Amino acid sequence: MPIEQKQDRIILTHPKGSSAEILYYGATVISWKSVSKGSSTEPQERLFVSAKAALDGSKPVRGGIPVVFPCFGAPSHPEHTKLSQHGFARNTIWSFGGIVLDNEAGVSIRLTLEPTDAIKQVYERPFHLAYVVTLAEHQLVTDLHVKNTALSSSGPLEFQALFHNYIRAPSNELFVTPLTGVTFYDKTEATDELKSQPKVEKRDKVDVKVFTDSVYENAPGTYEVTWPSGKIEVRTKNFPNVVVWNPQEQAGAKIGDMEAGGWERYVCVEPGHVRGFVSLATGETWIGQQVITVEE
Ligand code: TA6
Repeated sequence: MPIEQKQDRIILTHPKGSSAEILYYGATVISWKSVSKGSSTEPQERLFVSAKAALDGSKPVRGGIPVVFPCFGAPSHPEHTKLSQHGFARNTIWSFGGIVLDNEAGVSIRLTLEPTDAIKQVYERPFHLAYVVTLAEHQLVTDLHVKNTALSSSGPLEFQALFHNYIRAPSNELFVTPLTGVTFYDKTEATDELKSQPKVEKRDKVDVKVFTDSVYENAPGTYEVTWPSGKIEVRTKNFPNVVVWNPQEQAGAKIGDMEAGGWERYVCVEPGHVRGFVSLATGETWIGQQVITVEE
């Protein structure tokens, strides 16, 4: 199964027509094309990337699947004070770490990241990240492996991690389920969700017809995004939270690299560990995974 390495990206293709493109910059999946199950249509693009997104490494990609590590949102950990929003993983060039799998079922590659000189200027902890992207006929799987490589007992590595999925879908016609009864923090009311009061989701189906920026706690782990002509499932492991975000025009029009009306064409459903921190002992490895399936 072809794996094409270009100067700035890797392109994976599947014999049944699906494909994925991953920039070394930020290990950002910037394209995932797949056919729906039971359909003979041409593969369709399943991710949203703004036409105004920078793909040259000058800034984090506005779309696709940015990898968020070691902090989500504005840094809140004492070791993260010099970090920018969403951390450094999404705006650092990763290395190709080899082919994990290549057979008729799918193709899987690994990207790796260790502290660069630029990272060391803002972050003191040793770590090793491996990001494995697997393309199958109707699925895209991403898993992040975080290893605490500190030699001495310098205390646990404390971090947050999230996959910032921009799922291509008509934002005014879609629903995200099942979130009924789940506690969430509304960032549209308080930029620092740590200070906002928790709410309980009362809706049977969550829409994003208005500016939405919700951080769900103790989330179920498997989510469906449905709209009249499509359905995507996101199944996760080791991510107790999920963020649902769409800025709509109210906030989207202020985002410099957001194409005009871009907010009408996606929803961000972002599995993560973002409330509190993962605490990883010396020598231990943490793995967070998502399996995204095109159901319809
Ligand atoms: O995941 C939702 C969120 O935290 C929103 O608050 C919004 O800031 C979004 O991420 C995009 O962040 P970015 O730094 O990529 O502009």
